[in-house]
Amino acid sequence: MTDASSLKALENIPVPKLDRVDLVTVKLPFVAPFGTSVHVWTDKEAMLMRLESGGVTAWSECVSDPDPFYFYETNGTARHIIKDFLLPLVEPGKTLGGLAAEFLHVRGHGMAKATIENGLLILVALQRGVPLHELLGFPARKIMSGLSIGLKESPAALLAAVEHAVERGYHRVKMKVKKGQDIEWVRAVRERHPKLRLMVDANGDYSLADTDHLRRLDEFDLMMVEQPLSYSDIYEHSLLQKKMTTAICLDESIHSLADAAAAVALGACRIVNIKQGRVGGLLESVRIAAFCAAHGIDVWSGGMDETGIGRAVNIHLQTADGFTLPGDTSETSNYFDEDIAVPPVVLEAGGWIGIPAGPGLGVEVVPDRILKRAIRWERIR
Ligand code: OSB
Ligand code: MG
Repeated sequence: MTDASSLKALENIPVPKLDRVDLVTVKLPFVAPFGTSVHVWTDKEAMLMRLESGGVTAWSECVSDPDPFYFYETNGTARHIIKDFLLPLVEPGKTLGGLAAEFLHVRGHGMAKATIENGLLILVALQRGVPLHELLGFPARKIMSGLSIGLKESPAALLAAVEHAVERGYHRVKMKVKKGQDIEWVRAVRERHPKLRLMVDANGDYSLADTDHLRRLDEFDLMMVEQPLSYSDIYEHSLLQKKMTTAICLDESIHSLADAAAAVALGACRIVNIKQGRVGGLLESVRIAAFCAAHGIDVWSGGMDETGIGRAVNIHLQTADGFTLPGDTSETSNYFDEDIAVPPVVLEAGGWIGIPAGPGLGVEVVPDRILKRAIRWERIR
């Protein structure tokens, strides 16, 4: 169980001395465009952080995009905040908890903060020779899988993608929706798959004026509707939740434990999507999951179509208490023909995902692939 003492132990971990720090931006083509109500992405441009300490090398991934269409942070703002404000605070003699407290002086920018905090945790796990989940205090367990299907050009293409997910054995399927591409598309999937654990994600495309329209989703026995209203709203979701039987899940609106607490107090959602980057890192994620567990709120791990580095972080995080629902953790092949880390995520029998074996993340960056995909490399310490 996540109790105050296990979090204290994490917060008391000493900050290691960093000999060298690099930011490496890689660009990986997606196997297919990923469409949402806010943007269509055709590749993953990920800013990776490489930390070197006493001969040990750790990699972490900033989950921002190059653009501010899903979230206000971008790879450009994260680079600026990391270089000019956060990294200068990273010095031995501090603890991870102390560092996180100093990071609060910088308002927001959770994805930038998470890149450093996660990198330090991965580095410490490697130095101690233990898997990341063990350092976090959670025993190994198999992780549930979930696929996020982007907006498709036709219902037939959507049904084909859902069919593929069912064949692979995914534990649940999420489909993106937007105004004008919702009710009938959900109906088509539901009619073909009456028992499928199905949910929708609107990425904030609707407003309260659409309440009657959104209520039509109630007939499809969905697990939840994710972020139906504005990306920054909590209050109006509480009004909508009272009018819908389908559970609301908040994604974009939750930047911290305080946001999650406000959402729960208001009844704005019954489920929370924790994206470790969006909330500032693994420690805040563990806190939110523990808080939600104590309040009867289900939690799952969101994804940012990460490379193998961020994908592995999300897998380790899901060993934490409170992650009761399948997250957006899919096979590597859903996004990339060739990732920069190995081994790729592949579903095991029954749709389960095993934790990569070995110390740290248990995945290894392939230097040749980094060189092949790097579009920018900058030493910042
Ligand atoms: O809203 O959850 C979202 C991807 C990029 C930005 C926002 C979202 C998503 C996803 C994909 O839904 C999740 C994944 O497969 O990693
Ligand atoms: Mg979402």
